[in-house]
Order: sequence, then structure tokens, then C-alpha cells
Amino acid sequence: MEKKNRISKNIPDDDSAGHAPPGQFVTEKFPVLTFGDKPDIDSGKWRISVSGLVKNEDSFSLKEFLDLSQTEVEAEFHCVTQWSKLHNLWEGVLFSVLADKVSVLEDAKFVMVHCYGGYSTNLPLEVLMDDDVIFATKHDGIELNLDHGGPVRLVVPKRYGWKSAKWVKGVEFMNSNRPGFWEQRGYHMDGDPWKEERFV
Ligand SMILES: Nc1nc2c(c(=O)[nH]1)N[C@H]1C(S)=C(S)[C@@H](COP(=O)(O)O)O[C@H]1N2
Ligand SMILES: [Mo]
Repeated sequence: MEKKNRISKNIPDDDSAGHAPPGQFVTEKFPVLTFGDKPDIDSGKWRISVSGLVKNEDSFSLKEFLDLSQTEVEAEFHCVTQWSKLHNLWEGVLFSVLADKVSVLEDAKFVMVHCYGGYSTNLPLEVLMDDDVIFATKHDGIELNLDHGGPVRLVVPKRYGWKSAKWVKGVEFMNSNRPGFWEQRGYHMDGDPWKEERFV
């Protein structure tokens, strides 16, 4: 079997206490954080569409999506409600792999990620092209359940958890920045936990 590419990011050399961004506490649990009801998703019907400033607008079924090159990413997860889970192994498709597949145009500078259920979040393209940003279908070897965003969620380890959109259904490449669901309600446009970019 082809060996999967594994990328480890933001992992401390040892488990010494206190390694988490300022104002965070470490938990071993994997809490569920969802605003409102979770959507009802039939994996057989799930699709992700890519639109906006790309050469080839496209959409993928789950099977087509899983046929793209797969990667494992080890990374921390920091929620703005102050819990951090330091060890996570995500498996899926790197954001950069999807971006390359549709040929992103030079004018694209920002991205809106759209979710089943109506949630959305915005990020600079540059942040998403980092090699630890992944559309995950598995967490610690187990298929993502619906509570954690299955069948496919985005994971952006270097940003607060609200940027890690669950139940992704669309990726829109944009020229200028626009606020997503929480960003319209006072959350930071960038959301870097190491800079405590929580609310504005
Ligand atoms: N679609 C959607 N994605 C979402 C959310 C949400 O409410 N809806 N909550 C966000 C927040 S605030 C966090 S911290 C993480 C939590 O992911 P988890 O429930 O798998 O721990 O999902 C993020 N993605
Ligand atoms: Mo969160």
C-alpha cells in the first residue's frame, strides 16, 4: 500500500504542562462545539463545490474527493472558549491539493468556506495553503462522526477552532475579505490563538 504523507505541526517536543496558547487550558477530551442543530447529511449525497476565482469551477462527490491524494496531519486544536486538545491525527485531503486541482487564479486572496446547515467562515488564502490545513475525513484513525463534522470538515490548526468548519459543502475563492458566520458576530477576521485574536 502506498505510504501516506504525514505532516506534524505545532507539536511540543514533550508533554510538559503549559504548552498551549495564552488563556487556554488543555483537555484530553474531544468536546463537541456546534452552534445550533447539526445538519442531516447523507454521505452518498454529500458534495463539495469549488467556486469563484478558479480556472475550473468543479464539484466532487465523497468518492471523488477521497480519490484525491490523502495526507495525515498531526496538530493541535484550540477553541476560543478556551479548551485546547494538543494531540490530534487528522486524515484527508490537504487544502492545497484541492486548490491545485481547480487552478486558483492570481486574484484570489481570501476564501469563504460554506457548510451544510448555513455556517460559514472566512480565511486568507495564504493561511489555507499551509501544509497543515486539511479537509479531514478521519480523526485519530476513526471516520469523523456527524457531531465532529463528518463526512468532511476543514481543520486549520493555526487558527481558533471556529475556522475549522464542519460539514463543508463549498469553497469560494474571493478577491476581497468578507466575514463568515461568527466573524459577522464580532469574532476576529484572522483568529490566531498565539496572538489571542478572539473578538473585536
Ligand atoms: N458548521 C459548523 N462548523 C463549526 C462550528 C459550527 O457551529 N458549525 N463550530 C466551530 C467551533 S466554535 C469549534 S471550536 C469547532 C469544534 O469542533 P468539534 O465540535 O469537532 O470539537 O468546530 C467549528 N466548526
Ligand atoms: Mo470554538
